Amino acid sequence: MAAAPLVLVMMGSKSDWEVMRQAADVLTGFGVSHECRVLSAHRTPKETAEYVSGAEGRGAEVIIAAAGGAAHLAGVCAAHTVLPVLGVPMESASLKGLDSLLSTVQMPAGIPVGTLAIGPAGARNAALLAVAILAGSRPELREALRKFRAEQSAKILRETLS
Ligand code: RP5
Repeated sequence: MAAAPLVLVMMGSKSDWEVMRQAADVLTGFGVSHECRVLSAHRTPKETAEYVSGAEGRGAEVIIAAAGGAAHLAGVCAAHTVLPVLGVPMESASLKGLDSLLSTVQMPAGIPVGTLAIGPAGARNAALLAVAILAGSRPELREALRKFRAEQSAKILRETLS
């Protein structure tokens, strides 16, 4: 397989893409190379395991995994790699994502998943956290994160209420 981008953005279904494209947009904004793929822990188990097992060898450094319902994708990914795995619980129709949150966050000790918020906030924050992880050895990314925070603060402080 070809060399991988730094961040792999995985999701259990194409129906997750509307939310997860926000993670991709954040990574694009920081100039971080990434690859987005639909792979499911239960619908494509073999391909999921193969993709994640090969990620480190291809040069990837962080995996973001989003899923809804019985959302075991992030945990399954984490079982197949020592790369940091960030889990994003998708909002679900029946339980509003509480099922996804618990399925992603409640990992038994030994195989960690860094779990973010349900839905769009989680998608964006997963990307920001991935940038922060990469920034540990990339001063230019750390500087870009500082600039992002400063701009975010300035935008809030400019707001007026009418
Ligand atoms: C999960 O099931 C996916 O991550 C998605 O959030 C949820 C529903 O998938 P679809 O039935 O919309 O394909 O595997």
